[in-house]
Amino acid sequence: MYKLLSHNDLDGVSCGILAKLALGKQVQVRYNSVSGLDYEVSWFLENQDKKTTLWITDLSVNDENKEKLNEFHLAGGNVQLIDHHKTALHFNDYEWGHVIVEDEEGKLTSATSLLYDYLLTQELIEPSNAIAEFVELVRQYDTWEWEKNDNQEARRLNALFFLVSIEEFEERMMSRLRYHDHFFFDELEEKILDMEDDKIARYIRRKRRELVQAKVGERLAGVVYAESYHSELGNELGKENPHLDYIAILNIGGKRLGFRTIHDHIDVSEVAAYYGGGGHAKAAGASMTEDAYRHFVTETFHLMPLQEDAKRNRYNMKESSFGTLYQNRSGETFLLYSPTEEQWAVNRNSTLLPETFSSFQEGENFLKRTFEAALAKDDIFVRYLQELVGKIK
Ligand SMILES: [Mn+2]
Repeated sequence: MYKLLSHNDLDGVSCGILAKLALGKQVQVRYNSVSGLDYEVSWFLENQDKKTTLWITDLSVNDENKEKLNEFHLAGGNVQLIDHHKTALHFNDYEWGHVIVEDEEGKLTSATSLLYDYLLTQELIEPSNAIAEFVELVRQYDTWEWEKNDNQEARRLNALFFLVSIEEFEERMMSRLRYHDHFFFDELEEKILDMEDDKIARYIRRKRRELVQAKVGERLAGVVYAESYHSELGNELGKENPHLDYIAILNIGGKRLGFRTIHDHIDVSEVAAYYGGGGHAKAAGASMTEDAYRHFVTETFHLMPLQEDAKRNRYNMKESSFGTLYQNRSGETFLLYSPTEEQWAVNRNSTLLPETFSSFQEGENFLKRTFEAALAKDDIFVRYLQELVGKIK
């Protein structure tokens, strides 16, 4: 018999799917949160059974269980830990540890891709195109490579994982992988995934109108309240507002906040660490501490949402040689134009500002960061030009 303890996310559950494909009724699978694993491992060790092989995937155990597992191994027990997290590399000191973050070709791994390789080497599973394709989608999702490759199928696989129960996901994927030559979504899945995408798009449109900008410490944050779709929201709002250093997403009910950035020069894990949290350079999170509450809630609650750029302009266009007109809530106008090649300047209410910029984007960032100005509508632009012509006459 085998027992698999795995993570309860897409990568972890996909390990369960592969194990069940390989071993059928010979394996018992349990999915755990990061904090739940050690209870399961302790329970297994207390009820020691040398005939059961223990596999742990996509998670690692605490030091106490590490020692106990090693004793179990030395006493003839069968245990194998397979993981791809950098923080688990020390398990490679043990015979039963198998942790690889990057393969020989420099490709980032996932627990599912490592387990698939392991099952193949052990000749416990038949290789198949469908499984290899599925494993690659999971790997790309888990390592965020899907974003760079714009791999929508990987993104939708994870969305499907959250739309149905774990049991239903397992069942659907197992029959897909068992009976087909290639991986695909069936008609029903395509339909609910399309509906979900529409729902997310509407949610983001609504949230876009609630975004405020605020200086927090040294950085300029976009602050928004949201309970769902943090990745999608952080990504969209970040791309639409490149002048912001990062997006802070506040979940008041959950007493948490998430940080997302699209910029390579910003590391939001540093921002999260300031509030006692952590994460990655592009996505991180923290608990809503008193400091965090003051900085992101109390001090921003009175702010007006950011004005959106005019959408359907035909004349007032960005990077136009005429110049592009911006306006803020106080009615100030800003003309961003290029007097000489590779130089951009700003007329604020018709007075030239001392700052110059080496690109249009740099100039726009300045206007949005300093004055909260947004692209003015065509009629305001036309009036602006008429007044300008009037003055020249
Ligand atoms: Mn993983």
